[in-house]
Amino acid sequence: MLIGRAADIPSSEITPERLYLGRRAFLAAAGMAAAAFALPGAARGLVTAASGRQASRSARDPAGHAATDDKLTPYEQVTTYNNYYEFGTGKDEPALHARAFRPRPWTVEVGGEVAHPARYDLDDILAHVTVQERVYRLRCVEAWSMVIPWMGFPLRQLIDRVQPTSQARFVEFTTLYAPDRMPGERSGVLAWPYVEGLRMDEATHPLTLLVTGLYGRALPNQNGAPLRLVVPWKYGFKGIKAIVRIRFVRTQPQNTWAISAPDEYGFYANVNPAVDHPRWSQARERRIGEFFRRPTLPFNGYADQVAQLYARMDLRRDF
Ligand SMILES: Nc1nc2c(c(=O)[nH]1)N[C@H]1C(S)=C(S)[C@@H](COP(=O)(O)O)O[C@H]1N2
Ligand SMILES: [Mo]
Repeated sequence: MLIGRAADIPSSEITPERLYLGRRAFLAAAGMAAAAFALPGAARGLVTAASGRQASRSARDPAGHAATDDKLTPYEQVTTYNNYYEFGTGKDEPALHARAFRPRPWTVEVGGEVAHPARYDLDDILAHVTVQERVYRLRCVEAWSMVIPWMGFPLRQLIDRVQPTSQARFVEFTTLYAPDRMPGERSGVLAWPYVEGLRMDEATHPLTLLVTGLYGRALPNQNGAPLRLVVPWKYGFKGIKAIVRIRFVRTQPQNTWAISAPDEYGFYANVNPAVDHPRWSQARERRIGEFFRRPTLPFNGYADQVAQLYARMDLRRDF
């Protein structure tokens, strides 16, 4: 791949982050407002590069959604500081224990209240959607955060294809259950498989992504390859990884963390600095790689785009 100025850097020193920023600088310098290029392998699909202003370390979302001027969290930290209990409870364990995981071939079962229930090969899904780049803040319930350039497509694109019936009010997502491939599933630390859910209006919101990559590359195993959810105004645990099943349902799904500790984790999980976790405050967060903590923003800074979804709800009760 053509990377501006990468030639003078010894390959041992090129981190994916520098490659990525270099590529963006190159595209910006070349004046490519909407350059399209193919991604290798797993992240296949067309990617629209962001326009202008990319040479700096800050990043804007190309679709104009949730633009952030925050500095990107380095690739190294995004891929070595993870929560993924299927591969261990330590932050460093997913990167170590998910190395041998093979995210292909991959089948996604789409069912429940839909006109066309079916089992899809992931590559067939990817052939029909537009993968794009979105820089989003990720705020974990444990009061740390990151800024990540995801590659993905709006969940809405898939929903439009499968045509939910009028009975569908929620979407339920399920992670792969394969204890032979996911060692954490041999422990009883959570009720497996991991399950998450969204209300239909949350699922069809333009900010909600199904993610297949980050930093312009295929999604690393520890970040949820080959397919995970990202809902930027919610706590990180809503971002279920290694999705094999998507079901449209009539009633609110039982999500894994709410089953495991109902006083600590709710179904909605909207980022809310005013509602503390029972064991710690949610008012501030530590951006990974930074020293000082910063205030947490309502809806993780995406209130302009999503607050109206909850206008008639008591967000202390429905946390
Ligand atoms: N299947 C599954 N998905 C999961 C988790 C998990 O343990 N298993 N952890 C969640 C939590 S708590 C967070 S904060 C994010 C972390 O995503 P990242 O490792 O890509 O930063 O993944 C979420 N998705
Ligand atoms: Mo989390």
